[in-house]
Amino acid sequence: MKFAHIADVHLGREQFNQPFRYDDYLGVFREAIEKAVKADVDFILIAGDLFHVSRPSPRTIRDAVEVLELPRRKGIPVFTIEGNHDKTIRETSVFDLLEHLGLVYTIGLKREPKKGEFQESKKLSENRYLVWGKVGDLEIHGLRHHTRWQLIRGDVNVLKALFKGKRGILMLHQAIDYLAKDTPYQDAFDLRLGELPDGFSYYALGHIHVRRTAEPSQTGLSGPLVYPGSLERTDVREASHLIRYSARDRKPKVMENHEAKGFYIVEDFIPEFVEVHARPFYSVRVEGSSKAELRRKVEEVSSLIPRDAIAVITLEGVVKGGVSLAEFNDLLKDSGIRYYTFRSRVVGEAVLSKERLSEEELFTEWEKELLLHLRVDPKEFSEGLSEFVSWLIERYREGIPQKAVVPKGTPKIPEAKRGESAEVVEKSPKKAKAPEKPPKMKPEKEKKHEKKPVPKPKNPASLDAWLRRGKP
Ligand SMILES: [Mn+2]
Repeated sequence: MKFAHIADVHLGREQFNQPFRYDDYLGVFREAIEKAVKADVDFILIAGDLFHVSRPSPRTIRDAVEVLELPRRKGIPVFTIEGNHDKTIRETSVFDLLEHLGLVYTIGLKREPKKGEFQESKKLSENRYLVWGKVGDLEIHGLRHHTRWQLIRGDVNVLKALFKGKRGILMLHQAIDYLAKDTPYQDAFDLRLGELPDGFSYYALGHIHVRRTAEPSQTGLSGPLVYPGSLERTDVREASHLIRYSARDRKPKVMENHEAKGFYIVEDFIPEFVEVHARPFYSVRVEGSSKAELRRKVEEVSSLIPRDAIAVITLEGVVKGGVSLAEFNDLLKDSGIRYYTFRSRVVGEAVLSKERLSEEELFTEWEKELLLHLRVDPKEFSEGLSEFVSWLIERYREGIPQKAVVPKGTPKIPEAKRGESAEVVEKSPKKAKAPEKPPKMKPEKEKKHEKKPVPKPKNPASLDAWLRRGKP
């Protein structure tokens, strides 16, 4: 039995608002699928975030259909789950469309039973079925992305309850603490290692964008935990190369970051990494104590960056009077570098950026996780409010990530003191604001209960209760 395990494709993403990045993300997806088909796999897993958004454009859907037709023509089934980026609270999603076209099989909780050559299901409650994939005797279980407070509800571990006694493969799109170290999810993990259901021969994971694996001998689980990482370089932290000035000879050095991008081909549950050709991505850091020094060094490093690369150049240092990023754009204008952008951590006075920051750059992982929790169906949110509040309180008791608060980008408005030291980080208004949220919400809930003559049970502490409410 041989299969391919792909995750975090983010099809449709135009990173840095650059149309050529759309083609890059599509190109590595096509490459991965072609390589899987060529390796004659029995099936393909896509462990969440096939799409960058839950409502992809017609063009993105067309391109996905075109690529997914390659395995279908060979009779190779593709099993998917929805990730945090492409899940939807709507009745019908793009995955229903792909499934209808016979291009993918989505697994997890469904409103309707499924039965076919590659699918099986079991009724759990009224209008709720657990659907899994099957290839020969092998079962492929999984669940779309859920937030931690949806999965771990008081004494109920929804995953352990749903998949009790199941065998085969488990596909999830969640950050597991054990493998989240030194990733953006270190402090924003969804599950602890011990919260995973045991008994599976392979844990096909998605969500963490860097490649990570753990053997059963390390985890005590019955099979390996595997994150293939994203197919493209989605963040400067996934850079292929670093350019840094060495302290010794004050010359810039190019270092390979050894962060290959790709996916796994798994035979007898032993994963073998297969690389895809993601675009070179350079993370450059230039320090200086004057604008002239920074400009000289930018010119110096530009000759080390290949023309087809993306470069994120971070300016650092203390410069009297500050610098404006616009003052650097003329330097690389004729360099031919495919795309470059400057970021500033220069301390002085006003630092202006022409860049429009995306949500991804503006918020820390912890803040994004919080937003994700708030972005559910209002009905589901209000019903799960007490769990949400206890989750939040638990998170604050554990201590909110310190590191994640360091601002990455440059704000649009001038801000003199940013990035000076850890003290500034401590004072970050974003961090200070968050704890106010639960108290603000609580009164709303109490009001609601006053109006209702028969309040619902506060903590539905059973799997049945969990299945009856909200959407799968
Ligand atoms: Mn992702």
